[in-house]
Amino acid sequence: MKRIILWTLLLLTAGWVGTYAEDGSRLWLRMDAVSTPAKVTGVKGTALTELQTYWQGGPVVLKRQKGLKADAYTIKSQGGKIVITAGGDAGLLYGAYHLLRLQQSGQATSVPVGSAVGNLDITETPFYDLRILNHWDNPNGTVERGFAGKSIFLNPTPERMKMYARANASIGINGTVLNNVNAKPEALSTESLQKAKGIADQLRPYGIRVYLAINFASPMRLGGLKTADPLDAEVVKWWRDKVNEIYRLIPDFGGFLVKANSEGEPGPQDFQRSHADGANMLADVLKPHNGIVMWRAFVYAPQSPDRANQAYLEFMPLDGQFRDNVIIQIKNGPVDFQPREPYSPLFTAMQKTPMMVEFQITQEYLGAANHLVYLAPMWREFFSFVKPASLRAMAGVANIGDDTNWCGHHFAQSNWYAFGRLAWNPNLTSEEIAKEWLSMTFGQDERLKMKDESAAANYQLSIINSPLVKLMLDSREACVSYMMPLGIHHIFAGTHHYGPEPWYAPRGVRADWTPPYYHKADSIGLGFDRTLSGSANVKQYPDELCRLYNDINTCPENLLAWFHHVPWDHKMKSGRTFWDELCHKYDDGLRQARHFLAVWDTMQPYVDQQRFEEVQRKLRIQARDAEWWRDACLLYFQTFSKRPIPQDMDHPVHNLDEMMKFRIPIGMYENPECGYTK
Ligand code: GCW
Repeated sequence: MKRIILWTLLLLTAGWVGTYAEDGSRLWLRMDAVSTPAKVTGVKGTALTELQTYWQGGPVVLKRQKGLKADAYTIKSQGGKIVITAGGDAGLLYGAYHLLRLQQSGQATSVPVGSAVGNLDITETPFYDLRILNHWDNPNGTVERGFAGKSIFLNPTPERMKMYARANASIGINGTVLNNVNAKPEALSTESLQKAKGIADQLRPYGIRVYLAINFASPMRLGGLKTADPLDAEVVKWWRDKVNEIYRLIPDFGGFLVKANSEGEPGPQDFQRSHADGANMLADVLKPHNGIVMWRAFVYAPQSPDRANQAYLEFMPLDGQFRDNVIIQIKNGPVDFQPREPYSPLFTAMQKTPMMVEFQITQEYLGAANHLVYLAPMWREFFSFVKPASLRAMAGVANIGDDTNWCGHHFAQSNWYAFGRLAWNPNLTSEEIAKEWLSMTFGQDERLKMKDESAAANYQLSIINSPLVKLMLDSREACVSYMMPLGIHHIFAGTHHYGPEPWYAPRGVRADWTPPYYHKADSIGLGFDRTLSGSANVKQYPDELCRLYNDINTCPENLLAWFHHVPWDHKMKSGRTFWDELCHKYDDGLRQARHFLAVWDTMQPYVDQQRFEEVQRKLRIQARDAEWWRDACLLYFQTFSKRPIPQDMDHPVHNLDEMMKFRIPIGMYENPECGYTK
């Protein structure tokens, strides 16, 4: 009650502020220029330019200091000035953005709007040296699992590239893989490399290095050789020459990202060589240039009885056999970016090999660019199992496209933001990041126009204390509930992965690409038996977790159907049967999604009309989709459970036969207009 009163008071203090059209193109960088500085070069030049353009306070001094890590910095108030000290120019740039963030978000009371110096004493060191985006962009401009339009690299305008670079640098991202891991050999043609050079030149002043995904068969398909065997001398020479060509064009080129022997992509196993043979050959030719190889562990073969077992089975025997400039890039979960998965057991099993995590920022399995799902809680959940210090780096599959607002959904910008902030510091809480992003993204213009500092501060508080923060924090769990609660996974429509199709199993499609492979619904129950008497996947986890997951009575309920074939009448902690609990979970998720609309309405005074309406439209899609998910899944699973929908919840309103016939006519490169439209 108290909170509601406070909230109302803040709302009144702030007053009703006029709204105007906003398209989201400025992301979270919403400062107005205060001057137009002269052009300077280099990363330090960028730091100076950003401050001269946007900083409204007193004098700032930028200082390099030996002994500090290149990207680390301090910001201190000293004798009437603010001094940013860093080990390298990139650190100065990050320090500059930090200062501007304080100004823009008005978070630090020590730096109110327009204040001179404040009382600053900040020290920041990035947790990971490598904070990298993976674009799944194709040469024809499509983006695999991209829901925000075409590739930004297709016809990049200098303005757009500059904004992209600023946005990344402002959250500490310092690397970007320009092309899809399903890489075409042409990615390494001289023409493509020239293009990559053009992009690298534009990103370099912002401390961002460029990387490329490569096709392992390039020596054959691009170079015309008879083989791509990594131990063949001519193949090695081909790669060495190619790498030399790249470094002549892009002297600070970062290295290669490789998807090999996975989903039909070529790899060393085609030549009876191992992942280590392939990765090490590339590492050796990159080494003299300080380049690295990020070798993906996303591998699985159709004949396996359990896809979740495979990365471990292929990579554990190679632990310790990789060169020191190879990092194994592992998706957070053992299957594929599902709304909830346990962590991939490779992370705790591999002891002698550098590893990095791959998160998916783009919402392939979480409602594309139609659902508001804030992903920081999912990534923080991962870090509650896998110690951040056990990893070398963090990669995120980008959700960026040429849509005006970059990410398709205004709130999807928060996931790009959260990824960068967590790669900088994985110990930040989801709430801290959400508040920071919200305070930078909404209400800026109104706040900055306020002459009275306390009114401005109150206005700011009203946004970061609004129910919107809770909405963001709850959104991932809500999505799990209305899509696939209690450990269910991969029951999506084939190909585009939008919407429910737990029944999808056309003849001829490999079993592990169909939902029944994962949910295994039958008259007894639902879920994949990965216990010691099933696929034994639990054995890949440390003993303690293995025991916990193996026993249906101790397995966390949010992973129950991941590890067990759960009988319909299994007693849950709530006292309900598993079937009843499942029904309630779906219904709870739907109710939450509907509630988001009510919460958003309360934000209208704080959000410009354009973004208010655009988000509202998307939230309506999300609520309708949640209903579609509940109805499709419950009615379909009911054909196996043969149990009634509990009386104390809303019942499905769609017909199963109609939902089963419904198709969305899109592929894997676009965002659907909306979900079920019958
Ligand atoms: O998540 C799946 C996607 C594929 C993707 C693959 C991968 C780039 O459905 O579109 O391909 O994973 O990560 O390699």
